Parts: sequence; C-alpha cells; structure tokens
Amino acid sequence: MSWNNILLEKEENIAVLTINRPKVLNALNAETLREIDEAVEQLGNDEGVRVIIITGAGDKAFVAGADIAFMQALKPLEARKFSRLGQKVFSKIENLPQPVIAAINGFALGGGCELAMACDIRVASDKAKLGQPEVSLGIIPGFGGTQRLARLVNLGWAKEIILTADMYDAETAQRIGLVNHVVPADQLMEFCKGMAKRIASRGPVAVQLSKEAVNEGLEMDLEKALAHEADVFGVVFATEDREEGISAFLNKKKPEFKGK
Ligand code: CO8
Repeated sequence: MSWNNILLEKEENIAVLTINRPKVLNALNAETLREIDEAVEQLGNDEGVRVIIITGAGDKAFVAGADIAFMQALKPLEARKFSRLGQKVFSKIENLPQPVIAAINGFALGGGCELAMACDIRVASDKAKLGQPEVSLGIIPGFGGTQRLARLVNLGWAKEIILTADMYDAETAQRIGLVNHVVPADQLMEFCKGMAKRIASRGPVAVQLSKEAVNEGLEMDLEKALAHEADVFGVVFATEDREEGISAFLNKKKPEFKGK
C-alpha cells in the first residue's frame, strides 16, 4: 500500500513506520492520522512483524504536533472528531500486539509527544525536545496527553509540562521518566534497531502476552491484575515456545522460537 504522509519499511521481523511530512515537521493532519491507522491495522495482523519502530522523517522532528494550519478552520464538533480520531489511532498503537519503540529524532511536541507516549518504549536523540505546548495556543492536549502523561511521569511533572507549555531537553525528559534512553542523534536508529532485535529474539507469544498483561493490569485493582497475570502465565504454558525456551536453557542452547 502506498501513502502520502507515511512510509513503512520492513527489515526481517522489524517494521519501521516513518511520519513523512518533513516540510511541516511531520505535523499530524487528519489524512496522516488515517494513514497511520491503516498502517497500524496492517502491522497488527502481520505475524511476520515482531517489533515496530515509529520515527519522523528528516533530522529536525519526530512530530511537531497536530497540524496547526489544519486545526485553524475546525469548528467545535470537527475539533472533537479530530481529537477522537487521534485518540483512536494512538490507542490502537498502544494496544498493538507487538511492542512499539518511539525513536524520537527531534521535536516531539503536542500530538507528537502524545504519539510517543502511546508507544511502549521511548528513546530520544540528544537533540530531541519534548513538551505539550497546547495551552500556549489556547487549546488543551487532545490526543491523550492529559491522561497518558500523568500515568507516565509523576503528577507534578505532568501538570507542570501541560500548564507551562515549556519545552524540555532529552536529558530532562529522561530524568523524569518520559524517555528511557538518550543517545547521540546519529546512533538513534541503530540503538532502537538493536533493542528491537533483542525483543524480536525473545519468545514472541510471551512478549506479546506480557505487553498485554501490563496494559490490561493497569486498568484493574492489584488483586484482579495479579489474578489476570496468573491466568496469562497459565496460557503461556500451552505454547511450543515455552517448551523450546525452557529446554534450550536446560540444554545450554539458543532457543529457536516459532511464535506458537
Ligand atoms: N503544525 C503545522 N505546521 C507546523 C507545525 C505544526 N504543529 N510545526 C511546525 N510547522 C511548520 C511551520 O509552520 C514551518 O512552516 P513554513 O516553513 O511554511 O513556515 C515549518 O513547519 C518549519 O517550522 P519552523 O520554521 O517554525 O521551525 P523552527 O525550527 O523555527 O521551530 C518549532 C520549530 C519550535 C517546533 C516550531 O515549529 C513550533 O513551535 N511548532 C509548533 C509546535 C506546537 O505548538 N505543537 C503543538 C500543536 S497543538 C497539538 O499538537 C494538539 C494535539 C491535540 C489536538 C486535539 C484535536 C483538536
């Protein structure tokens, strides 16, 4: 499938989804969100893909936010629809069976920071800048930012980031837990692909079910979440991968997982 605003490449079992509107710093309009939605749907059904990396085209931006020019003409109900579209697409990313790594290669602002937060793991280049500048435009984060940020960093930081509209460098973002790693810009993709390969080498069913258990457990109280974990633990024991992984360890061999 070919798209106007995104690129999708696959290298063995790793897919790289690139937001490709560098002239507007990869800002998200409705068409771009719909294309991401289609690509994510396709990736979620692709058993050959074990890990997904999301990044931005060019060397300046991951995604500089929702497209401000596109938003200018929106009427209230259209703005609501646009917000719901972004939320739906980002939730689809969060709930993809495969792990998703955000390779934050530059500005990740507003909708861009929200896109990164919908990914499972965030790695930033040392040139990246992150923030939620919406209130400086007289609007609020509308693609999940008021919710995911408060769940990811502590409440005080979430409120400061949203209320000040300040931009933060990658080191600060790492210190507060908004990104996991900061790496030199020219090593960002290599670093993310290395991590993706390590994840892809693990038991694929176990990787997917542990992602699911973490996500689903967050919506439950601890007792129910622990019971859910035990159920999923039992399910994993029905897989060939479990037999392969455990016998390979005991026989001092490298496991050859089949994702079954
Ligand atoms: N939307 C549209 N165009 C953009 C955006 C954007 N978010 N960001 C940058 N661009 C465009 C610029 O207009 C410029 O275009 P042109 O060359 O035609 O003038 C081009 O990209 C390059 O940008 P700059 O010249 O501004 O580059 P600088 O290096 O000087 O500055 C910045 C980079 C600091 C990133 C600056 O571009 C900036 O502040 N951008 C806006 C950042 C922002 O406010 N993002 C948040 C947007 S709001 C949002 O994301 C809400 C999400 C929820 C929506 C809910 C639905 C209603």
